[in-house]
Parts: sequence; C-alpha cells; structure tokens
Amino acid sequence: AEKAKWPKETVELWERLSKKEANDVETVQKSIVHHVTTTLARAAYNMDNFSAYQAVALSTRDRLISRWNETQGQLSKADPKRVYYLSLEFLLGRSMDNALLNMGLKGTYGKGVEQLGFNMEDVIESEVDAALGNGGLGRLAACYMDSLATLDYPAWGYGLRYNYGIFQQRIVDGYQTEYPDYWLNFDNPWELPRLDISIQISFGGHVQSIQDEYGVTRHNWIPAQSVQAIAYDVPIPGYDTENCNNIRLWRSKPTKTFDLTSFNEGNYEKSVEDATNAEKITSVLYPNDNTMAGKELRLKQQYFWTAASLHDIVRRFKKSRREWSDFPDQVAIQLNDTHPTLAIVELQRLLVDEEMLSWDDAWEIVTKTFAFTNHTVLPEAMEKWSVPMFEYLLPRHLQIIFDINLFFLQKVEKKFPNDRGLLNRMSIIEEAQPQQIRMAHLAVVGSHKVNGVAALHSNLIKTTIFKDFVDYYGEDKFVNKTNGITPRRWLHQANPKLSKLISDTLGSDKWLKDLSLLKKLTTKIDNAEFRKSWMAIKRHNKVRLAELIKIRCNVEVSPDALFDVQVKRIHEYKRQFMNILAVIHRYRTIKSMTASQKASVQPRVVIFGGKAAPGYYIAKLVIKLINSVAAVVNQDPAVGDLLKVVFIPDYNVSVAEVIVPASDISQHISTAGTEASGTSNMKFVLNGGLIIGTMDGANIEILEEIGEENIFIFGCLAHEVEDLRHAQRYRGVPMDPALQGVISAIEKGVFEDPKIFQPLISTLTVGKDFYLISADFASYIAANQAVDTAYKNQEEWSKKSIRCTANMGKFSSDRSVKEYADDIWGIKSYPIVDEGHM
Ligand code: B1H
Repeated sequence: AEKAKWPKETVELWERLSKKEANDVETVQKSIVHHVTTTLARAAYNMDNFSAYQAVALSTRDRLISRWNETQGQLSKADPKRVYYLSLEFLLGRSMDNALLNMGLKGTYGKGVEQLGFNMEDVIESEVDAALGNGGLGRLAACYMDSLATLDYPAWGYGLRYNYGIFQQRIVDGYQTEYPDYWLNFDNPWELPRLDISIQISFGGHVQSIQDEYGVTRHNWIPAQSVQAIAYDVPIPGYDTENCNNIRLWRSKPTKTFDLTSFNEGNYEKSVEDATNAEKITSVLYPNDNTMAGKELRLKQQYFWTAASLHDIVRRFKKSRREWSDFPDQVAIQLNDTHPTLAIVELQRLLVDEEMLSWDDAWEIVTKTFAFTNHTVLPEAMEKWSVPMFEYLLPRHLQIIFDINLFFLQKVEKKFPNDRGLLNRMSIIEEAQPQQIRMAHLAVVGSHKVNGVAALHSNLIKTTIFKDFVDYYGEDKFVNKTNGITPRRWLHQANPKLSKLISDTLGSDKWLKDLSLLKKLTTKIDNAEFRKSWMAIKRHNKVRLAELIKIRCNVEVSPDALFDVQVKRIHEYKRQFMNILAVIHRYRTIKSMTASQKASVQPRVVIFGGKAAPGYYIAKLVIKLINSVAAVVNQDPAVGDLLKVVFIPDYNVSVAEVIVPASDISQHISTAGTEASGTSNMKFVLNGGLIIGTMDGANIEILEEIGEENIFIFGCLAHEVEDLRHAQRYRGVPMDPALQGVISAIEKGVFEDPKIFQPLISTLTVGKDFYLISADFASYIAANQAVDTAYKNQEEWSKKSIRCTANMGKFSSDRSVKEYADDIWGIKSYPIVDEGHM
C-alpha cells in the first residue's frame, strides 16, 4: 500500500500508533515482561539471569531498531555522501550495556530490572561477546563505528557474519588449547536478518572475449559456481544522539537455482556437498593476528565479502539516478588493511565489463573512491596471493590486475626511465615461483590516500615498504591518522565510578563527546581529597580484578600490590617473552635477599593475558613458560606476596573491560618500529594507569601528550634497530649478563623440564635475537625498578595518574574519525531530526 493513496483516517491511524515509546520505568518494564511472556514464552517463576538478559536485550533492540529505521529513512531521502568502512573484523564485544548507555536509558532499564528482581550487572554479564576479530585491528573498527555514529556521520560498516569468532582459549597443563566460539548458539538479538537482501556471488570458470559492434574487445566472465550473500544488519547507536548507523555482515548460503540443477541431474550427493561448501565461506574467522594465512578459503571470504558489499553500494548509488562520474562524490570506501583490496578490482570490473565505461573513466572513479589504511610493516603480515590459485578462483579479476599493473608500470617507466630494479620493486606482481600478487601495492595504486595508524608508523611506511611509491606519487598521498579509542566504552562503561567522579568534578558529562575537556582535571591535582577519591576508585577496580583472578586462575592476589599488566595477542614482536624473563630475574633477586632487604621490596602482581595463533609454536611456548613460572613463584613461601604471576585465560573485550580500569602499570614493550600503533596503551592511560614502554607506535604520541615524567620509557629507538641486528649477527655481541643468569636458571630446570623451553631459548642465541631482547634487557630492568620506586610514593603516583587521564584528549576515536572525514572521505555529519516516530 502506498501512503499517498490511503484515506486520511488510515494515515492518521498509522501516525498515532507509530509514536515512539516513552522513557519511563514502567514502559520499559512492560516491554521486558512482554518479551518474557511472548518472545521467550516464559514466566516469572522460570527465569534465570540469562533469560532476563534475553528479554532486556530484546526490549533494547526494539528501541535500537526504531532509531535505525528513522536514521536510514532520513538518510535515504537526503542522500548525502557516505563512507563505507570495509573490515574483515569488527570486535564489538557485548552490546547491551553499550546500547543502553549510548541511548541514555541505562538508569531507567537498571531501575526497571532491579524492581523485577534481577541484578543489572549479572544480567549484563550474561551476554556473550561478539568476537569477530583478532585484536587491535578489529577493535579499532568497532571504536570507529561508535565514533561515526556519535558524530552523526553517514557511515556503514561492511564485514562478514562468521559462525565462529576468535577461538576460546583454555589453559590445560600450562598450554593453550583452542575451542570453538559458539557465539550464535543462543540466538543473537543484536542483528536483523535481512533475508530479502540476497546477492549472488560467483567464482571460478573462464573469461570470454568478444568484439562488440564498435570493434571494442569486451570481456565476459563465465563463472563456474555461485553462492548467495545474505545481509545481517547490526545497529550501532551513537552516544547522546538519535543517530543509529549500520554494520552489514554477510552470510554465505547455497544458491537455490544451483541446488536445483544438481538435484535435477540426479546428483544428490554433489548438491549437498556444494551446499556445504557454500556455507563454509563465512564459517570461521581466521585467527592470525599480524600474519598472513594464504589459504584458498580466506581468498574466497575476501572476494565474497567485497563483491557483496560493492554490489550493495552500487545498487544504493543507482537509486539516485546520478552520472557514474558522481560516484566518488557520493561514496567513500575505506579499506581496513589489504584484506578488502579486491574491492578495487571488483569495482573496475563492474564499471568496465557490466556498465561499459571506458577503462580510463572507470579507473578515475575507482581511485577517487578508495582509500587504504596500512596497519603493519611486519613482512609475515604482508598479503600475497599466488597467481595460479587466484586465477582458478577469479580469472577475470586476474586479467584486470595484470592490466592495472601494466598501465601503472608504463607510467612509472615514463617518470623514471630505464630502471628495471624499480619496476621490479613496484610491480603488483612479484616474480617468484609461482608469481605472487602483492595486495599492498594494489591497494596503494588503487587508492587516493594511504595512511598509517600512528605518527612513527606513518613515517616508517614512507621510508620502507612504500618508499618507491612516495617517490612516484609524491608525499601528499601518504598521510597519518593516529588511532583512537572510544571513551564511551573504555571509560564511561568500563569504569563507571571514575566516569562519575570526572563528571561530578567537571560539572557535566560533556567530556564524553569532547575528550579534550579532561584537561580541566589538572586543576584538581593538588587537591588531596580529590586524589584520595581517585585512588579509592582504582583500588575498587583492583578488588574487582582480584575477584576475576581468583575465579579464573585460582590465585589470591592482594589489591594492595602493584598491578602490572600485559594483555594483548601473543607475538614475538610484542615481547611477552622479555616480560616473563624479567619476572624470573625479579624472582631470583627476591630469593637472594635477606629478610630485611625483602622488607623494602615493592609487592607486585604480574598479570598476563592474550591468545596465540593456533599455529604459532613459539608464541604458544611463551604461554607455557608464563604458566610454568607462575606455578613455581606463586607457591614459593620465600616470596609470598612480594611477587605473584597469573595468566588470565581467554582474554577478550569483556575481560579487558575489567582489567583496563584496574592496572597501575601496563606493558607496551614491542621492539621499536614493530607495533604500528597499539590501542590498549591509550585505554590504560585514559583510566589513570601508567605505562612502561618503548619508543614505538602511539607510545611516542602518548609521551608527547602526558609528559615524560608520567611514563616509563626504555630501550633502543626504531632507527637503531637495523644496526643492532647487524652488530649482533656479524660482530657477535655477548648476551646481557642478567639475561644470561635468567636463561641459566631455566636451563637448570627451575621451571619444569628445561627441554620444553629449548626452542624458545634458541630464539635468543647470539646472532638470532631478532626482537632485541638482550639489547633492551638492562634498560628494561632499570625501567621496572623506576616503576617500583615511583609507586612507593603514593601521593606522587596519584598525581601522575590524574595527569595521565587529563592529557588523553587526543586519543579519542572521535578525533581520529573527524580527521578521516575531513582529510580523506570528504563527508559531513548529518544529524537526524527526532520526529517522535517509532
Ligand atoms: C594490526 C593486523 C592484522 N596490524 C593481519 N595488522 C590480520 C594483520 O587476519 N589477518 O590476516 C589481522 C590483523 N593487526 C594491528 O592494528 C597493529 O598490530 C596494532 O599496532 C594497531 O594498533 C592495530 C590497529 O591499527
């Protein structure tokens, strides 16, 4: 039915009945009870925390959906330029608490739920994490979606709806074991299945070349198989705004027509097999942080996702009936790392093969549309696809890549004639056996802007992996966009007591949308009463973490000890190994002390957490070593409470929300030049936790903001790394003597059978210590001692802690996202008008 054709009464009836729900406690309770009795088919007497969660979630979701509808309706009409954020990972964590806080309904729902006989915190904690990401890159995408919605930017995320997110980690006999993440087992209220939005995605086959009536050669891809992409929409509400953005996640399903042909041919088994293969595409998230897997299924995921997303974007654009040349004025596409680089090729294919544009017109549209974020310089993370595998799956796309490369190299040759070496280095195709497609080169060539994620990293990529491209394109194409984090989740939600103290002190909660306002906290530093409240909150958070440690590790830790945290993916470049080696050094030092010497030792709890990629043998051995050291240290009466070591299993977003507010000091100790940015460093400092770190990634900018008196910096600098490695390899630099002592202790069997750890120790043997643990060890130990000394002066420490929080304004993801919008995407915010509709 069309509204225009309806009688006046019908229109009025609809208007009256679609008024927004009121925000009072009773309305909220009615909606919760309604969902209990109808959607869940339960009654008050057979409910537990989880069913309470389900009902509250469904009620929250109703309100999210009406905001989502209103936003998307108004944006469809206005049709402003939008940004599409393509990310293979969205590490969202839990949604309910965040949605209620962002919509300003936490208080009302809290009251309503308590009156109904449930504890709101228990209800919130019944939700399972949406863990569709590995680590920093995926969580960054989630923070950016929060900021885009909060700042009223017209933005959509596009990703995959994995049946299994990042694996669950359990520790068995000190070793990591992996278990599947059945996150969809109990239904997911935070998604809207759009079964009507289905797109056919094809693979394989061959290319037919034909001359059209003008004598132009046209290429026709005749695929061999196809699957369908079904849309699932995840509403993302902004904070303190009506605006509600969308993340569209694609799920693979067998195509109906394809099934039928197989069935009709009487090949039942084959048709079932094909159906299973189709479902497989979006079955599992690849669990490799900062490494490339190179599996055929991963390439299928990437094409499936980029093709479905582009089809959707193009369909939306076509509704506006504009010229193709207007496409870049309506659409900005951000590539989150090289994972979605195929979108560049797919758009070129659509424009040339299907829309019949000329190659050059199409390529101009493509390069004006895309921009590319690089997140790493580690060689093992650089995406490359073997040409034969690629050709088998995507024959037409391979031709297009070869053409893009040919035209590109012709231009390079024109600008820098007779330099074969240069052409070889810049080529999108690496001449190996077999040939490899360098996705980073393709992403640079197909984008109008390339950015790194922290100042040091953005400079580094200009002098290393993309140096030739800077010489060719000029400096302006390469920019920095320092990462940020959302203060809504990482302070307001994770640390409600500190959030309240800050709002009470500043006289409003405006700082949640303008984080630079935190600076005003500086005026309170000399107020002893304020410092006391500040430290009391830290202690409260430490008690909460101690409870979690008791439950997960069965270790009692004292909240009066210094809490020292390193939580992040386990990777050699992040040097958890160096941390545990220094812990062994600390243990040995304490063991050698007299009772009176021990009296002056600062008690410390060293807290580790993080997942290792299932195939990363050395990283898994680091976890085993941490657990072996913990087992010995924690039961040694000679040490007692002076040192405790714990490994918290299954670190994820929700665990981070407990750990981050509770740290006194956290460790960000990557070899200089290896950690592109890091984002947990920002989260800890924002919550008044000091950090110890190297001059790497965003640590450098944090230092600039908070001042060198408030951060513990050690270790070699990025520009020294190359020489140090060279010296070690060719001049045989001896191992640091303290480190030598630690290694001997492990080899003597102080921590279980030393044979277990031999492969780990081998990574350090002279000439091999690639991550420079030995070179940095002495300064690392010294920095840790400086931490102990500083912590003993609690008054001074509390001042440092306040200064940390007060100076973190720069690291709000609102700042990052604004910079992207202004400098790269060219989009403006479009606030939604509240028309009182449901
Ligand atoms: C980061 C990755 C990454 N950089 C490949 N690169 C992946 C690479 O599944 N894969 O194939 C997954 C992840 N992740 C991180 O990005 C950086 O190491 C951090 O330093 C940075 O803070 C974060 C966000 O920019």
